[in-house]
Amino acid sequence: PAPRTVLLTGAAGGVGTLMRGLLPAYGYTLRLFDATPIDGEPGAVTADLADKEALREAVRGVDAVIHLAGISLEAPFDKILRANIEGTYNLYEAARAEGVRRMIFASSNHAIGFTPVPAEGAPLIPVGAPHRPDTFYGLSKAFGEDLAQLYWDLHGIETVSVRIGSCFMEPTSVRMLSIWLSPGDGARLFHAALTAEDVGHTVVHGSSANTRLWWDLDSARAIGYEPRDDSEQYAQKLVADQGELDPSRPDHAHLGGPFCTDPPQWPY
Ligand code: NAI
Ligand code: 15L
Repeated sequence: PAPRTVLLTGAAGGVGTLMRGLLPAYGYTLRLFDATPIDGEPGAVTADLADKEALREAVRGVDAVIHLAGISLEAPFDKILRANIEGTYNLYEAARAEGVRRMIFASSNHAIGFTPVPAEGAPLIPVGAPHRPDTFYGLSKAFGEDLAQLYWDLHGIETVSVRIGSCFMEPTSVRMLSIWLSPGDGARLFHAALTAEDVGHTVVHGSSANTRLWWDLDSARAIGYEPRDDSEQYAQKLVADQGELDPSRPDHAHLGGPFCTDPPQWPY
């Protein structure tokens, strides 16, 4: 049966807030989890991913988990270790102990951030491209994908790892035109990931059907994702303001963009 009750970790964050607004229309009842309290959501669980007891209680009885919680940018290794690496392990252990069968893991383009941007007319980046993390943050996403593979092979817990491009209301840079995931397409992709059968551990690229796409959406489409949006409507203004990307610059030549320099070149 299709999942109905879904735990949403990271529900207070940017993507979590967008998905709280959009996923109920697909028929899901969401249970919310975040270290940050959520205004107007008295039922939300306010707890850290380090709290194993809170995680056990949070996953008890849900049909699936969408795991968004964690540090979402580069940070010192010990912080990434606790929140993203140990935190994701703690969540999977809780899910295993409570019999949850389906996970959606918010991976990132930064797991393969040092992959060169494809030249014009060259094949798009395939989902099987090797991990090339651009930061400790990206490394934690590569770990999360491998953890998901282990829990499938060893424990039969299914995961769709969604390598999110840039999921915001609108793209804010020329680079984001290539990897933008509109909120509506994000909800369509999570819905597909929750309902597709026999996914084992499947990695998908998370973008809208952007004209300037850098990576392929084949495995996402194979689980039933049908994107409807295209960032091109924002291109004229962004290119006029920022110019086209310059492939001689390391922060323009790689998928991970400004994460590929030391230190990362905020903002992007
Ligand atoms: P965000 O930083 O806005 O939200 C993350 C949420 O996780 C926050 O509400 C924070 O309180 C919570 N959190 C952090 N550490 C925690 C801990 N130890 N225990 C409990 N809660 C904790 O990030 P955003 O943009 O909403 O991203 C959501 C997820 O998607 C993240 O895992 C991020 O790495 C991933 N992602 C997002 C992309 C985007 O374009 N927004 C792109 C690629 C990946
Ligand atoms: C990410 O993984 C970050 O969480 C998000 O804030 C954006 O920086 C995004 O990647 C991106 O690459 O644009």
